[in-house]
Amino acid sequence: MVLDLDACIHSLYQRQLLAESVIKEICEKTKELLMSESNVVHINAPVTVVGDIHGQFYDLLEIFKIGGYCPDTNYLFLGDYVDRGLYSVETMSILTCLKLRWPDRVQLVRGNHESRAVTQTYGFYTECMKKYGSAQVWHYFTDLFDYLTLSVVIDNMIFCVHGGLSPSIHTIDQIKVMDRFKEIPHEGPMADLVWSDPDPGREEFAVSPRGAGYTFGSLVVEKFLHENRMDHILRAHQLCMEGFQVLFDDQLSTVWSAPNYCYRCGNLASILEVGTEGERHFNVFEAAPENERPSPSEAQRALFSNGIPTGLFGNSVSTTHAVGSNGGSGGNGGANGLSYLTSNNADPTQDTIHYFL
Ligand SMILES: [Mn+2]
Repeated sequence: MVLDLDACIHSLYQRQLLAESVIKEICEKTKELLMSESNVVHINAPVTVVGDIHGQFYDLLEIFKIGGYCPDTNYLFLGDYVDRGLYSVETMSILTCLKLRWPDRVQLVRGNHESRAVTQTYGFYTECMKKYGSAQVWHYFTDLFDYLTLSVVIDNMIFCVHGGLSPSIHTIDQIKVMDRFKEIPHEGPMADLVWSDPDPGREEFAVSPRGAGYTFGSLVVEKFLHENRMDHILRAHQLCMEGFQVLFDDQLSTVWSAPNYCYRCGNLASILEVGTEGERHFNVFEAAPENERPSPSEAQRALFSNGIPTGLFGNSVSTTHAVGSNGGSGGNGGANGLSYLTSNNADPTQDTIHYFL
């Protein structure tokens, strides 16, 4: 069988799932491609930078509508493609196909959710089981995650990463020599790049409330930029109610691309357009229009086609109050493996790693 990538991409735009055998082949080919990429991929503007998507497939389609389709627009995705939302499989499938089809126009950076451990708690594993009836597709994608690059530099000026900086990384050259082809460790430089957050109230590194990575302050950012002759750090990883946040005297930006996160946070989202002169423009958008995203009952059917009890999800999708009245505060959302859809096991605005440390 010859792989017809254009046909795959076309089906995925219609939200049609690919066959398991096709996903296997696409993941194998993409691994080969990613194997030759550096831990620090150098690209040129213009490029449109996308932050966390978290399985919100209809909002990803909205991003292409707003930002342009591949390959007319160059894209840099900053990770956290899966978990939390209802369509992690579709999201990961289309991004993988786009990368394979236009490797130089699509860059995929690894986020902290591109991990076997995290996806078993926050939804991707469960979704693969429901949609394919086995864990095979989850294995194909999580094996692929080990090959994703850790960072991108735009025009030798903008350092891009999912989370942030690490106390054990002073230079970008140090990132280049790391062994990234593995599950994200619990600690160390690789964990820090995907887990860390800026803290505008500090100057140095501090322990992170997430239980992984660090928080880093203004002096850390200044030193890193100076030492590496960069102008700006661009990252994702944190929910921004306005869709983006610029910190440290315009030296660092957060871009967040999941509007109305978890279908209930009420936040805006953005994509960041970087121009050829290094100019940065945040294109802010709302959740996909009502008629172009699933109703709660459709979403329910998508995920629970095997007749699994749906009461918890049916309530939690619309209001946070329903979670409390249905599940109480004790966190019984985990009983049917669907705790990632509720607020029971963690604050959706800040994922933590405590549960497996
Ligand atoms: Mn993240």
